[in-house]
Amino acid sequence: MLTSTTARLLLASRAASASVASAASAAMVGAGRRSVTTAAVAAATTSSSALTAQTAQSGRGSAPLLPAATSSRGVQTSAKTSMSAVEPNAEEEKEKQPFTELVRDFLDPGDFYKQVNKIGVDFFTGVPDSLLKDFCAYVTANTPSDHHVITANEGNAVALAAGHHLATGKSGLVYLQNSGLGNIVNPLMSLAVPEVYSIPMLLLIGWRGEPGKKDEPQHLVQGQATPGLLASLNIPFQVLPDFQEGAAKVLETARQYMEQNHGPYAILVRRQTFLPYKLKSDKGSFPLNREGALKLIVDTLSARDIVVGTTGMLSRELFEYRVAKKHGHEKDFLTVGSMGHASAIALGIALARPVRQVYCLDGDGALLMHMGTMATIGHSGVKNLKHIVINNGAHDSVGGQPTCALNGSLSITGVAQSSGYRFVETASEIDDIRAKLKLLHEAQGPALLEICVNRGGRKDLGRPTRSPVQNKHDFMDFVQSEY
Ligand SMILES: Cc1ncc(C[n+]2csc(CCOP(=O)(O)OP(=O)(O)O)c2C)c(N)n1
Repeated sequence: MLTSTTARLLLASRAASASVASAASAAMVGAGRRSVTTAAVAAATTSSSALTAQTAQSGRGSAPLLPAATSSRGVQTSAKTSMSAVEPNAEEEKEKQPFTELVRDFLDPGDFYKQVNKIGVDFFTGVPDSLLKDFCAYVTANTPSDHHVITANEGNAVALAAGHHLATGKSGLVYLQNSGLGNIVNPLMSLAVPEVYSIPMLLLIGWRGEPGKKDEPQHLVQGQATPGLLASLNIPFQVLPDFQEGAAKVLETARQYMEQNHGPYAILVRRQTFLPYKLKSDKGSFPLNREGALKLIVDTLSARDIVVGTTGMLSRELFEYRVAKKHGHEKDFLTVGSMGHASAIALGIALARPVRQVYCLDGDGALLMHMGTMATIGHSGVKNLKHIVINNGAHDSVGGQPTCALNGSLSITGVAQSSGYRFVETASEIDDIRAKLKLLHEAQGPALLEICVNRGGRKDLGRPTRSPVQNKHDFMDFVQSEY
């Protein structure tokens, strides 16, 4: 049976959740662009904090929604009602039923897609995000390719949606993780906002690190700042409700705003808003996946080599492999956030420590995100930089949506060659990878090795147990040591 304390907690949690959406919404409906006040942000974040406080008080960590129940979409939530020693009578049986208001709701990605279409938005572009992965998968599977473009970075997506508007008069939908907010600030502020070219678009933003939710340090900082960032950009926003009628209202508000104010409107998406939708995709036919290739690489490194790992699963796999090999973690800088910048970090280190070999372990999605760095590296002529791109043709860490790097139009080795890298190779078979790693080690840089692999990784992958600052201190000692 649910205790009354638990029930009160759950009800309060729901009320707090609802007030996040309505606080933000009330601050802007009908009041136009100037209405995005810090007060609305404060209301939104305070509601979230209230939720955290209630949760903490109950001693139940960060999972405020508890009851066993089946939602209208047949999704079962987790907790069980407690057992009674005496035979249950009819009244007790009734009490064991979950309160209807405690039933967990989810949005069906297909229903939401149709609702978005209904407000006149049928063009989609963006960079995938783990919180949006089911919606992104639905878009990928159900949208013609001239109406859906996965871009190299989020700023490109804003610009693409602007181009779509210029050509059609319609608003596009730009999807992104809130980590990508930095990438969109320039094209939003100097292109899309009403004061410049006044281009409406719908921003669908995965809210990693939402206050009160457990997440990684880099996401917690961004999550806390997200409402304030949008407010200071003067972009109105609401939280996406997890039920259809609520979602319809938010979309209608967005439509009205875009129609009246001709500017971007944002919707924040919390963790577990959508029901699952899986992409049917071929994992590939290479002998290795990312983790298999990573192990081969680590096994060929020498004790003094410096490693910079890219954002996503790769750095987590690297951390775990170092544990398995009892290596310690000081050789590796884990670029946990800052997607696409691992190679520039490696370049900074390589220039400053010319006697050490610096390996950047990159992903194809991350490489694409800031591919201009390849031209900078090639031009620098830095001899000790070894750039390895593990190419699975996907944003595997956030749901496996495709990039254009494998079986597409892009040749990573071609770009490296024309950027001025002195050594450029590609490999996919195990023996060939080993041989090319040896050549890479001996080669004068800038050098690049592309390793083509299958999508997919372990489901039980852990997270680094050392904080970013601990990682930095260990790494700086290692990089600056003369041995
Ligand atoms: C600026 C920014 N946008 C989006 C993300 C979300 N994100 C984290 S990892 C990742 C995919 C990385 O793909 P890739 O480099 O190909 O590596 P893979 O996951 O396939 O190994 C994405 C999109 C992010 N962290 N930062």
